[in-house]
Amino acid sequence: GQIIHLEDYRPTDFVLERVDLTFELDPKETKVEARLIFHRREGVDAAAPLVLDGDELTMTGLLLDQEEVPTALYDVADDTLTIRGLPETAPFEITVTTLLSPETNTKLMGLYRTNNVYCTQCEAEGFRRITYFPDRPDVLAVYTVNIIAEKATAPLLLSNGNYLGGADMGDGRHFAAWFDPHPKPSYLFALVAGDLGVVEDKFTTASGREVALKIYVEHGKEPRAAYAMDALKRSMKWDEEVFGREYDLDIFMIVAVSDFNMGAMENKGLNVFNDKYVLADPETATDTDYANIEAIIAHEYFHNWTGNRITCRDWFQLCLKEGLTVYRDHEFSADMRSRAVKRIAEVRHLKSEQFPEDAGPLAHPVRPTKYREINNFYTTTVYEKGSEVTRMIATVLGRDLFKKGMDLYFDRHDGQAVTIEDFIACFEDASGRDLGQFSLWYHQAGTPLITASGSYDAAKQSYTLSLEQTVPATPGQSAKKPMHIPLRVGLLLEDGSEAKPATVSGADVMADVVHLTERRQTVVFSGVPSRPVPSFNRGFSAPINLHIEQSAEDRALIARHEIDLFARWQALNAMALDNLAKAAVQARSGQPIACDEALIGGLLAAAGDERLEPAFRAQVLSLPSEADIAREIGRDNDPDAIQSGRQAILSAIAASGKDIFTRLLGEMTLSGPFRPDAASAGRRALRNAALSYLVYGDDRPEKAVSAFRSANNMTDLSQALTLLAHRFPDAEETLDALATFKKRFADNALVIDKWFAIQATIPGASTLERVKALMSDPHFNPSNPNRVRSLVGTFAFSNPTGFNRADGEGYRFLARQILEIDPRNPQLAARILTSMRSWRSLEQVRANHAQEALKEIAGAANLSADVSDIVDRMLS
Ligand code: DPP
Ligand code: ZN
Repeated sequence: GQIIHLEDYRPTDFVLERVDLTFELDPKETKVEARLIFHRREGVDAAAPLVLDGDELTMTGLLLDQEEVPTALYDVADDTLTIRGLPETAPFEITVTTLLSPETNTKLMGLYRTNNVYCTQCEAEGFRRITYFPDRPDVLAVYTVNIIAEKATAPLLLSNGNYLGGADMGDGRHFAAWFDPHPKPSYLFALVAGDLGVVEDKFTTASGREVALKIYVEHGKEPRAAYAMDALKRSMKWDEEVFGREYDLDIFMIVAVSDFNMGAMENKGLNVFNDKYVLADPETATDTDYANIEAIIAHEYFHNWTGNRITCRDWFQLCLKEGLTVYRDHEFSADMRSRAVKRIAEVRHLKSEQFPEDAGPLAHPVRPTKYREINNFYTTTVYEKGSEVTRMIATVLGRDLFKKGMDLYFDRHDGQAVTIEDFIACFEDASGRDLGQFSLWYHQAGTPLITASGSYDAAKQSYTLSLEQTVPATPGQSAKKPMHIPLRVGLLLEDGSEAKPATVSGADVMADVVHLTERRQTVVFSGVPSRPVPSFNRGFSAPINLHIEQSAEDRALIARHEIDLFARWQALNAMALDNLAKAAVQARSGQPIACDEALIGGLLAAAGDERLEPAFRAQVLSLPSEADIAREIGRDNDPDAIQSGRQAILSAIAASGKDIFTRLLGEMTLSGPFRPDAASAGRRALRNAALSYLVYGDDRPEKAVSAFRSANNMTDLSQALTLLAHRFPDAEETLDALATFKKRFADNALVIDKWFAIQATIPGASTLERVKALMSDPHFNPSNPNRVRSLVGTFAFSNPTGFNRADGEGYRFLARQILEIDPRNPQLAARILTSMRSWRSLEQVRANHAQEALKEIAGAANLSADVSDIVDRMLS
């Protein structure tokens, strides 16, 4: 594929006015007739041809105003249809007929079949696999869709917008017509046809519009959609209350399908979901599954305004809808659950997924300026860092001005396809502030590093902070400008109270937000009565790395007294990370591993502190992952040493905390029926964290076995199975539990995915053989993305010692998998390949093996644009 540049953007030559689509559905040969009304944009050359996008289409007819177009006036190439001789000013109608084979569409882009259901995925460029079309987000039109299908196998015919009507055709087929009054880009088109069960409800909007809510799932799975429906209604209400946004059609539908490349898709009025993010009941879903369902249902619903009503001018602006919508779903979950705990989970995710991306060969700005394959830009940088940048706008402007800016954005751009610059202008206009320097967050890749040091002058009662910011070089960006970093800082005094400085100089400071705008800044706080302990980046106000020399005692003070709970967790986490990084070095050189008493004390104090909510205490007890430690060390990583160092620390904590953990195991036990709410989930999380230490502190599997036997919900059951499998992989008890679990859930593919993932993450070199064996399990289906992600993806992304085997076999295995998946489903292959994005930070022997495996992929014939884009960037 060639490289597309932002600077080359220009509007289309022709304006699309209306779209009328007729589908005659058939698994092998679906006929699509597209009637498109265009007119030439003013000022465009009268000879300019109409160029439409296409991908793997067979065209069987082409009409201009119902007359056949002479072959001399059009060209069909691989990916375009070019039509010449079109009217100079008058509107005209192009009718294109194409044939497709949904059944053999394994890319899961365009129109395909999943479990006998027809379904579509058009974002980003899938609509061109349905018909020839100006397939870009700045082409907005009103769609009418007619669907014809066999009545017996497809009683349900759905598309975007409102239902117009339908009829029996008398020949075993029937049809339905849908009309979507809201102009939309083609990536929001959707069609679903098949035989599905439904859960129905309704919602009355603030202004009194009654909306029918329908969630379609496989027959028999209806009860498992109840939680999703509840989350949907809460999302609709929340968006009215918090962002003033109402729903705008008579019906809102969600369809759950089992073959899907992504999590879900926000098609107008007809969201299509990976069933993993719809289906839940206590027996089969974990608390994490419930939280994900709530968040993703909300996310896709919120897109109705941020994405659909106001969409992207071009794909470079993807963060315009994604970063903003992730921010909105984060805020929603924070309001539904515990704000502090939610924030901790978000930051853990950001650091474990986005920070490595930003620090490696795939780093790119939140708003990129070039791409080869847009599918590869649905990244944690665009989504999660994009959300953090939105959050910073709210921090910089304050709540009221942020809201004013959002309102202006909705007012000014409703119905338009816009850019990040348009978005920022709304906040500048609403606030009167200049966000020029702030905008660098969209344009400069790399995680800024702030190096801080403080000194206290007792005579002057002043505290001086010296701060330096550097933004590391990233691909294509060697020199960076200083950024505007809103850093929330608290100064804690010895007794844990917060200093209230009389004056602050050297930076703009509003409340506790220090606005850093220069490379080096010295901030002086006066009227500080004793040496304070600085607590940086409260609430993770900026997505940065921070270097500061801080003693364990100072961190412990923050952990005990900060009013910001996030900062308490952050202090303990930083303490743990220091210790774990040291432990890895000690393990590698064969030294004894030392566990810091202050760390143990801090963790156990928080774990046993009943004033703190259980979910928070569980977060504290969950040590940084092996990948977190590798990132902290940064280079020359030996995953085995990291793992054994971490195990030693874990055992030390387990030994010291035995009494507390035993007590928590009893105290946190819930009685009564399962409830998925945040408070109950928090108790389960704390109980399982305690159980985990108890199991790691014991050489026998009894505790895990008994937890497995007594579990009455999937959270506890899968946790117990994980403990057994990871701690005692070869024990008889583990083999029994794995077999029992598999047998019990044999007919539930989503639960079998957990069974795959638990085994794929068993630490150690021998797991590769296990993964290979599991690929021959009858439950494994290489064409289903969820199965492949659970087994192959989880192994590569989440098993540092297994995947990074010193002999390089893990990388060679992945290379073969990528080459096998790629011809079938390039998007899936490219995504799983990004698991190797940090290969350069491995020690030399592993790095060499990794590079060889990447070169093997790069050298293969017929690579997709998706995979070759990723592999080329990773090797360059
Ligand atoms: N636009 C989808 C989402 O993030 C992904 N394709 O919601
Ligand atoms: Zn989204």
